Amino acid sequence: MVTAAPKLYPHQWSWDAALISIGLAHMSIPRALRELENLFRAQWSTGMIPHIVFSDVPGYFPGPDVWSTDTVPAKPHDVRTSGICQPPVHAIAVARILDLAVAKGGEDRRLAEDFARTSLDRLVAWHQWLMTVRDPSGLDLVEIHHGWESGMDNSPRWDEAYANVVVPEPIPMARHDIKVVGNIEDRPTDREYQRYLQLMREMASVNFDDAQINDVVQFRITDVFLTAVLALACDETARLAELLGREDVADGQRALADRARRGVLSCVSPDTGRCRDFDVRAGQWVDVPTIASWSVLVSGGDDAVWADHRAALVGEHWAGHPSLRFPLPPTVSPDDPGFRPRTYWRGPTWPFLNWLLTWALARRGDRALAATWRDATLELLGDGAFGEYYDPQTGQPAGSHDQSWTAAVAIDWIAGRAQE
Ligand code: 2M8
Repeated sequence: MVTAAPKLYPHQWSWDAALISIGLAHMSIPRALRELENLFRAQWSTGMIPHIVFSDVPGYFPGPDVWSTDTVPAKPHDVRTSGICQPPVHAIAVARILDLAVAKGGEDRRLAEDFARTSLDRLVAWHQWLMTVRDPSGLDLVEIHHGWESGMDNSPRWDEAYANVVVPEPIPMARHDIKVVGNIEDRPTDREYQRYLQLMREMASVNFDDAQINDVVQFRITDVFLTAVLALACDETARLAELLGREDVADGQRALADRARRGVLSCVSPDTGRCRDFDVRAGQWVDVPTIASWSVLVSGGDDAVWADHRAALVGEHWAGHPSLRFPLPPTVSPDDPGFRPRTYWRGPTWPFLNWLLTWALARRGDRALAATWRDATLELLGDGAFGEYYDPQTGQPAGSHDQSWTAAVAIDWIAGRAQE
């Protein structure tokens, strides 16, 4: 596997791996497929693709022993994984790799088509799990049980829900991240980690059994951005299925995509126009302005709302904010009192996320904005540090360096630009 980052994250992360495989595909289609295969073979029998597939390398906390998933019946017995998921970008990767392989032709094309064929059922099971097991209230929205499932770990979106998580007794911690990342401000606090660990304990207390988790976990909130990504992933799976002559699968995925899109649109606040998340335990909407507020830019589904979200994200409070070094979307607006330019999901701009946004824009035909954000991110990456994220005001890298998905999206963008 390509680890998410050599020092900070010495394992395979689910959504990182998908983007990494796209970068690898430009050098070797078989290598790209092997990367995805390593993740897919860790898929649980429920359909869930776990958020981490562990290597044998020590030096990450919480590692596999802390996760305590070894006896979970749904997990393949020969791999060690975490017990939660991450946003479903995988179909996007399979489709992108297939497109690249078709252009290359020959053996690459044959291998990628075989892989896509065998991946279809996996992707269907994964998307189905998200839209059934993870939508117990029938809201057409995917519910998450841990901020890590969103991939936007300590985003202010989750502050309120985390504030309600009670940690009855201090949980022992041996954090490595703050030793690896020089600047402690870049990472979540110990208090946040205590809650992260508490939720893991709660899920482990029922051996990660989906039927019981809803009753024991203190964090249940729908994730509008993840649902928006799911809409695109279902679209791409439908496209793959058509290419491979599986109309039955294509119809089902189109229907799921429509549901996810409806769900995303139902989150748009009539007052603020922003997408909200719904805190299932508290029974209330959470409308905190973050990059996820503009999720219709990703999902589509309503042209007027899409145009509003696009305008907001390029506007003066976001990517067009005068204090920014480059016109790129920050994760929290610099005008927000909680904006922290170096702190993880509370302000920095993330290259891989910009890739995802440009991919969604290009797919919709908005090539001009896609090219602007691509070129600006590539300029940001010109320092060669391949930062995990960047201070959007100074352009300085923060968090980990040599972050694999940052490098992968740079490769994909450079290759794409060369073909223009
Ligand atoms: C970050 O998350 C991990 C936990 O999953 C961590 O902080 O230890 C997030 O940015 C997540 O989105 C990302 O997939 C992961 C690896 O890059 O790091």
